Amino acid sequence: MRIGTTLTNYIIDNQRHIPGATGEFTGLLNDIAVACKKIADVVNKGGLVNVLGSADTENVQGEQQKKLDVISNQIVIDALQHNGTIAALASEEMDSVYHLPDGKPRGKYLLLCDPLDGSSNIDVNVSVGTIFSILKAPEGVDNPGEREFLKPGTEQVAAGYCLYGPSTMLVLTTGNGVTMFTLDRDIGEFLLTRKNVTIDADTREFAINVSNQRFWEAPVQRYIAECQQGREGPLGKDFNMRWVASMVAEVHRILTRGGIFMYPMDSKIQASGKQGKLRLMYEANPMASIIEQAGGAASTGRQRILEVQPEEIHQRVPVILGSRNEVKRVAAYHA
Ligand code: P6P
Repeated sequence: MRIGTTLTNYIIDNQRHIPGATGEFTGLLNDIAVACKKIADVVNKGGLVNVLGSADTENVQGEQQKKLDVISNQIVIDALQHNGTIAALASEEMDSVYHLPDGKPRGKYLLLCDPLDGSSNIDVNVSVGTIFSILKAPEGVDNPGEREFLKPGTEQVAAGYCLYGPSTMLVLTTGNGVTMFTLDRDIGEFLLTRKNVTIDADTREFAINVSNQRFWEAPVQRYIAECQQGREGPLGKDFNMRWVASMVAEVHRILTRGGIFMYPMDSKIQASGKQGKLRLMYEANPMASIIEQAGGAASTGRQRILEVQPEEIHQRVPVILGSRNEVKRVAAYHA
């Protein structure tokens, strides 16, 4: 019986079509997969190995770090800093860009990641995930700084996530569609389980944290009200609602059965001086890339997320993504 297509097979096969491919990109994706397998293992063990609860530290966002946030960040560093595939690393869990130790070989890529997104769900055993985004590193720069990372999402060469759910799934785009792999723990390999993933242009399912309703801007108030009016309202169909409070889980659901996910700008966020809740560089951009590669759309409400010109590595952005026609409608209401 054939074992199936491993992630490694898939990446190497892909590499054959890239002129001048040196195997470095393959090595990078492989290192990311190793980090995700290691994180999957420690997340899965949870309370058995005393990794739940808070780390008594704060990240640059001023948010309480969970032990697993810090552990996952270190796993990414350990998996990526030795093999000469990246030139530097940026992470939600680190204030500034991580420079490789002296003597470590530098590679052609920059990696941005949220090592463990949705960590507020860890202690209650709800799905969490790792999100990653890959940019080309500038030529001849030994220690790229923040400025070299500040590229719009359209410049990503790859993006993906690993969802630690009932099964552990790695979802990847390198610019030619979206491919899904499921971890076979018996052999420790990600095996290809879905390719050329596409999202329905329409949906009957929205995801938003309704407890923020009183803070929403008018276009969002209007759209959600119309969803709640169901078939009697202007949208002419009944909607369902989901809110997992874990972006990776929401995006995976949308890739699987359509939907619209919204974390829009609101007056509470504005009062805090931020530009949104979710981070542009290592949450919104990679997820927007995956959603667009699957035929969906991803907007701030006022522009395409992938075209936002970053000014700061940890900057935030409003996020409205998923089924193309729904996102277009919400963007039209903003206009
Ligand atoms: P709220 C998780 O902390 C996260 O960054 C996203 O994964 C998730 O969609 C959102 O925040 C949840 O936010 O305000 O509902 O807790």
